[in-house]
Parts: sequence; C-alpha cells; structure tokens
Amino acid sequence: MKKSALITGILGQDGPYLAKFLLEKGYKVYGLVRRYSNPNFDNLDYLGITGQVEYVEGDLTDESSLYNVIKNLRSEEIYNLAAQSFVGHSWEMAKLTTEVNALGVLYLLNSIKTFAPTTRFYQASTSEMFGLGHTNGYQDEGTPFHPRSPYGISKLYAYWMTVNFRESYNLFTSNGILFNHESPIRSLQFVTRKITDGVARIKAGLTKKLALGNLEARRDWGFAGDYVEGIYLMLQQEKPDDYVLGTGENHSVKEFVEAAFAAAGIAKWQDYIVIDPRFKRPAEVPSLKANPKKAKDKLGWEPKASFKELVKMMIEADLKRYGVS
Ligand code: NAP
Ligand code: G4F
Repeated sequence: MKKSALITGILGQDGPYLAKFLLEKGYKVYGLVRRYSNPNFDNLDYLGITGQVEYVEGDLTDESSLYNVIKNLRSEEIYNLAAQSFVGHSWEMAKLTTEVNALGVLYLLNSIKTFAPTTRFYQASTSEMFGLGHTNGYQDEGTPFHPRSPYGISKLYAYWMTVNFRESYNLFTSNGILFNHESPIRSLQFVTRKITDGVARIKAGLTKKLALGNLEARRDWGFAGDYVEGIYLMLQQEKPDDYVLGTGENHSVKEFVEAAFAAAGIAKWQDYIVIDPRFKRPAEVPSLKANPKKAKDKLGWEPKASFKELVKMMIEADLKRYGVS
C-alpha cells in the first residue's frame, strides 16, 4: 500500500517542491486547494507534476471543509503549508492572517484529533516568530520568541497549539521552524524574487528601475528544494519534535541585490535601485540567522545550495522567462 500525504498550500512555493519529493518516494499525494474560479497551477506545472497530484477542496478558514477532507482521506501524513504568508501584508490584513494562520491550524488539529489520531502532522512554523530574539546572533530551538508582525504572532499561536496537541493528546505533531527559503517559483512579492524578476526585466529593457524598502535587513536564505527534505524527515522520526532549518549564514537585502545584478552581468546596481518607503514595514526584523545544529544531528539534514548558487538559479530562471541571457 502506498503511503498517502495531504499537503495544504499545494499551489504555493513549498507545496510543489514537497509534492515532487513525496511523489518520487512513491507517496499518493493529495493537495488542498481553495474554491477558485481559476486556480493557478503554474508552480506545479513548472515542476512537471500537476497531473500527479489529486486535488481536494477546502479552506483553512472553514472548519467543516477541513473536517470532511481529513475524515475522508485519513492520510498517514499532513503537511500544513497553507498560510497568508506575506509578512508585509499582515499589518493591513491582521484578522485574515490570524484566521488562516492561527485558527486554521486549530481546526486542522481538532480534525486530526477527532478523525485521524494516528496521522502525523507538520506545521510550517517560521523564523519570523523569533523577531528580535536571538542567542549570540543566531536563533535555535531554545531562542526566546519576540515576533514583530501580525504574521509572526499568528504563527506563534499555531506553533504552541501544535506543541500543545502533542503534549495534551499524545498526537504526532511537529513544527519546522524554517528560515527564509526561495526558488524560481517564489511568489513575486517576496524580496528575492522581486529582485531577480526586476533585474531580468531591466536586462530585457522592460524597465529602468527597481523600487525596494529596507536594504539593511539580513536574512538566512536557502533553497526551498533542499528544505522539503528536512520537512519530510521530521515526520519520519520515532517521536514528534520541533526543528530549526536554515543555512547558518545570513546576507543583507543589499548583498542579494549586488549578487543578482552581478549574476545578470549588469554593472553598477546603484543606478537602478530606488528606495520607496511603501516597502518598509512598521516594525522590522533586522537579522535572522539559523543555528540548524539539531536538524543536522537528529535528522541528518543539511542544506545543499549556497547563497551564490541560489541567486544564480533564480536569476537564470527569470532571464529565461524574459527570453534574455
Ligand atoms: P506561499 O507560496 O505563500 O503558499 C501558501 C499557500 O497557502 C498558497 O498556495 C495559498 O493558496 C494557500 N492558502 C492561503 N490561504 C489559504 C486558505 N485560507 N485556505 C487554504 N489555503 C490557503 O508560501 P510558501 O513560501 O510556500 O510557504 C509555505 C508555508 O511555510 C507557509 O505556511 C509559510 O508561512 C511558511 N514558511 C515559509 C517560509 C519561506 O521562506 N518560504 C519560511 C518559513 C515558513 P492560493 O495559492 O490559493 O493563494
Ligand atoms: O522577502 P520578504 O518579504 O520575506 P520575510 O518578511 O523575511 O518573510 C518570509 O520569510 C519568513 C521566514 O523568516 C516566512 F515565514 C514568511 O512567510 C516569508 O516567506 O522580506 C525580506 C526582507 C524584509 O526585511 C523586508 O523588509 O526584505 C526586506 N525588503 C526590502 N525591500 C523587502 C523589500 N521585502 C519585500 N517583500 N519587498 C521589498 O520591496
């Protein structure tokens, strides 16, 4: 019998990479999609797996839809990747962000407890929960949380609910506390893809400027394709637990800009960047840098792509999209 997994957030960035990884392992993969007139399968198309996933309808804000899906499927594993995941919008849409990212997880956990108590559950937690918290400049599983955005706060609720269902009901529920991970199918609103898309548009002669916010923020950027293996490994352990995944190295937005223009063969990036206060946040997370030692020791997980390789991969994909090289 094939093992089965339900992935929420299947149409996003991580969903397709995880689905591909699980399909290659022989899993039957179900993907939760919201009710749409025109769902967008571009990211699954990009990885060539659209037809290999079975889609089920549901919405994280609709408890009964989740009850039905979980009751009907009773899959061995559930990976909850669905979220309002854009930090920048979470101030304007704090209620929606909370309903999806916090309450949605409570609904999932309640459904699992009621209908599928042997199902293993992965919650997509985030380094945004650390915010200002750090341990000697790094963040690990023991670092205190100090979130700086409604997004980070909503994810912290979900993190603790995931821990609480494990402790209260003995369910297999694990948090992956993932640092930023990117790819050629990263949504355009996130800074890395906004930069690589912008640089490709400049190279193609479609625009002359790229508007950004805070260039000094530092992030620990890895490749999404590497991180889904760590996610999978968390649910294969004997016991549920929480793990940080990251590279252990960080770079500023400015360094990403420099690397992206260099990879596209454009000199003097300063000629193209304008600072637009609209892209600055009411409260910033200045620096995130993982200490992924626990994941390495317990899961045997390590990221493969370097910062330079990640930038090159994203720039090459965007140049190709615009027909330039
Ligand atoms: P993403 O590209 O924004 O994908 C999120 C997915 O969630 C989208 O496909 C979206 O569906 C779906 N979704 C949103 N609201 C929903 C709802 N009410 N019901 C059902 N589905 C809903 O995010 P990602 O980068 O793949 O990240 C995956 C998860 O990891 C997210 O939970 C994110 O918060 C978390 N995370 C990401 C990173 C990172 O650096 N990428 C780091 C740490 C944690 P539509 O396509 O229909 O809009
Ligand atoms: O790319 P970002 O929007 O990602 P952010 O806020 O770090 O969040 C991402 O990573 C989290 C993990 O730490 C995930 F949980 C979350 O779902 C998401 O995937 O912004 C990165 C940095 C920020 O400091 C932001 O202020 O880039 C800075 N930035 C500067 N100019 C910009 C811009 N960000 C965006 N999106 N757009 C800009 O023009």
